[in-house]
Amino acid sequence: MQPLAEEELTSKRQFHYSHRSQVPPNIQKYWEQRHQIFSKYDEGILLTDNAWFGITPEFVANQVAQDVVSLAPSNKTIIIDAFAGAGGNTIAFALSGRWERVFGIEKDPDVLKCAKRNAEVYGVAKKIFWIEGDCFEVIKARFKAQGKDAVIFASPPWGGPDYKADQVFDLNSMEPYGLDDLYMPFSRITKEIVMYLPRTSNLNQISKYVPTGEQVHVRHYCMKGASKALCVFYGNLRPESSTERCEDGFPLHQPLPTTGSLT
Ligand code: MGP
Repeated sequence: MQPLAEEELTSKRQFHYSHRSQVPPNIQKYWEQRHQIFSKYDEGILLTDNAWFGITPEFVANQVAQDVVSLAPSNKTIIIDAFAGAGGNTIAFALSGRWERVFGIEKDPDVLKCAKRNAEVYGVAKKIFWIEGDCFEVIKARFKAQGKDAVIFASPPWGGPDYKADQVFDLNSMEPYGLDDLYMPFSRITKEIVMYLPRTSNLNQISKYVPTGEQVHVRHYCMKGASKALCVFYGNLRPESSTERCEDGFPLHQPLPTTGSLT
């Protein structure tokens, strides 16, 4: 891999901070966790300052990728990371080796440059098709015909770190895209959708898109004994044991049509 060009480090919005003194105060907390976020951080990982807030820590990204592998039906051969950001999840999907094609969509060209660079650091640059653009337009224009083969993964912006202010996070007020803005266009392409959402997300809002009598799998991802975030696995992305249906329209085992498990 080529060493980082000086110009790449100084004249653009992508940075590799190697000393705390270089790091803006509002991201110092995240920089302290840099090796949890990317274990290969020191090998030249690049991030924009805004990308630090939404990146999935590597351990979690790998666990999510493994879960998608184990839950996805075998006819699904494509995974589309709709909000690729600096590449954490896309890289984990590529590393899983399960997918014929891995797509990472990112609309910010500077962030996309980081993602490409970071994929190089992890040795999966050639396994990912990167697309610069708005994910809703890209998915509609390029993936309509391939929807039956695809799983869409979405780790959208949550409106910044303030999501923690609410005890139960209102997914309809998520900025800039509420749950409806995400689910509706994606579900026109495929029902197999995974969303990475705040750990306090309102489960009733999540279950709105679950057909009567069916269940949706919701999994929390924990580090050091605390949930970092949850994933919702829509469509036919369910563990074998939770595919039972009931006759009267209510789930068999739980008052809400959700299952939760702590990983
Ligand atoms: P956090 O809540 O900002 O940090 O992010 P922390 O240290 O876990 O919380 P604290 O309570 O200990 O202070 C937790 C995780 O949420 C991060 O690791 C990211 O994976 C994820 N995350 C946070 N934000 C603000 C976003 C976001 O906007 N979008 C997405 N997709 N993920 C986010």
